[in-house]
Amino acid sequence: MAQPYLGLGRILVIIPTYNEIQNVDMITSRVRASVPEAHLLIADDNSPDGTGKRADELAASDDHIHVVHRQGKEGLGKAYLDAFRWGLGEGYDVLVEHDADGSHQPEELPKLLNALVNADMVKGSRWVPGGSVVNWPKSREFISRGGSLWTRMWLGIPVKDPTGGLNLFKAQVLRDIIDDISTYGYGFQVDLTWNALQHGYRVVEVPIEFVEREHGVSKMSSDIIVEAALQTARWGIKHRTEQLKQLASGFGDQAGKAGEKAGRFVGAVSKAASDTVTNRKTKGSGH
Ligand SMILES: Nc1nc2c(ncn2[C@@H]2O[C@H](COP(=O)(O)OP(=O)(O)O)[C@@H](O)[C@H]2O)c(=O)[nH]1
Ligand SMILES: [Mg+2]
Repeated sequence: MAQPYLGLGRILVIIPTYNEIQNVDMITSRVRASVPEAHLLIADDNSPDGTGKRADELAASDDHIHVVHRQGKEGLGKAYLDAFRWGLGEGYDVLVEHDADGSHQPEELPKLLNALVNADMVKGSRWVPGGSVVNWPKSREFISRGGSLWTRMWLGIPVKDPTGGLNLFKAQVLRDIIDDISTYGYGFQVDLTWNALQHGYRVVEVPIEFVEREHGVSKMSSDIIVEAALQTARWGIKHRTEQLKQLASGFGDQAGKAGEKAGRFVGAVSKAASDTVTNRKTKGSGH
């Protein structure tokens, strides 16, 4: 049976890389096998280990593989933004964020793409029922769960895994939000999710199994965590202040409406009373 996602149009799976020479062949072949219709864009930050050169070789032998070479390491957010702009410029209908190291499993892409048929953005989620992490150090799980809690507390969004990096977008969502994205480390994922929700788009979480990388090293750093935490708190303060303002003006409106109602009631009572009085008077005067 044909997969429902085939109706979504042209798909681009974006893979940011920095020193992923041990993973680049593995990830490209798995994506190609699992979603053969999709194109792949490797966004490499001039990796010293030669990942970009290897990506060029892969692209030379497969017309579904493309490469964007960036000047140097600027964080995955900037690499993704360049890749999104490239993909939108080339007219892709669906753009997918996907890590290179095997933590995101390409075999889960058909399920996620099918969920996008009835959504605007789909997030692969570790923290919804059915989602899981494999071989992740407890410290990383603590940071991820803590980050989710922090984000939900500030922004009040119903998303369980806002920092998750396996995200799928209909092109229109990115066209609308791309100029508002201002975070480039891991807060980038929250930034995208928050902006999509703020624009009224339907964001759906789908459970995934997240597997810790076997080769190469993580580029996660304490700077990245701090940037994400502070930026989320800044959005949160703005958001909560606006909520308070609305609440206050709501109270004002409610009070105004209550006052109006009370005024109408008092008016009606006094009219009824004066009618009664008038009637009485009339009646009285009749006697
Ligand atoms: N182009 C580019 N890719 C990056 C950068 N930082 C991380 N990545 C890629 O983003 C993905 C996730 O990064 P990773 O280090 O595995 O983060 P972790 O899974 O949170 O430990 C991998 O494919 C990395 O190669 C960067 O500065 N530039
Ligand atoms: Mg990783």
